[in-house]
Amino acid sequence: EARRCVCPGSYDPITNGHVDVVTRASRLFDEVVVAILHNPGKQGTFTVEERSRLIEESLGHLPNVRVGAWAGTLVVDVCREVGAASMVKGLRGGTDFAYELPMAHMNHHLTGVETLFIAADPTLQHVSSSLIKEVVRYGGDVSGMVPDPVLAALRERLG
Ligand code: COD
Repeated sequence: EARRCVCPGSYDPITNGHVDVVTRASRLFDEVVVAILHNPGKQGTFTVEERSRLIEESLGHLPNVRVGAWAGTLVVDVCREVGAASMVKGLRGGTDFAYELPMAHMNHHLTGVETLFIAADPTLQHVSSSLIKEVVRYGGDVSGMVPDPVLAALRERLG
């Protein structure tokens, strides 16, 4: 049976930090499911369809990566639905760790799913979707921090 993992996130939008984590996960698993989890009550910068298209354009060269979207769902239920025993997340530093550790424990308690952490590329440690959007909104240059299709989409939406 195929070994599968889930890379959950908001991906509003995908950044090169996400691309790095998913790429590294794709070398460890037969299949990676990039799961867009969105809050149906919260309007993002990009629609789920736009986020999904940007992920496909950024990761389409990896044959064992696919994208899906879920609304109002626990990440453990996504893992169960797709048949993944683990999820993979990126750790940028202590703040991520403090946020992620109780979620990892809770998720393990709920269904036994494991959370695996990949140490973020140090050159991308400061990259987050929210900071990227703020920089673009005020006219800053984020090339090299997001995939090219995302750069174009950000400039059109916020720039
Ligand atoms: N380098 C490496 N990793 C990075 C980088 C970077 N530069 N930037 C982001 N990441 C990692 C993050 O650490 C995270 O692991 C992942 O990429 C996704 O990041 P975001 O910002 O797109 O997504 P978040 O943090 O908003 O996503 C949160 C979840 C969707 C995972 C979370 O809210 C969730 O699980 N929601 C569903 C409800 C649920 O199950 N809650 C948990 C109950 S315990």
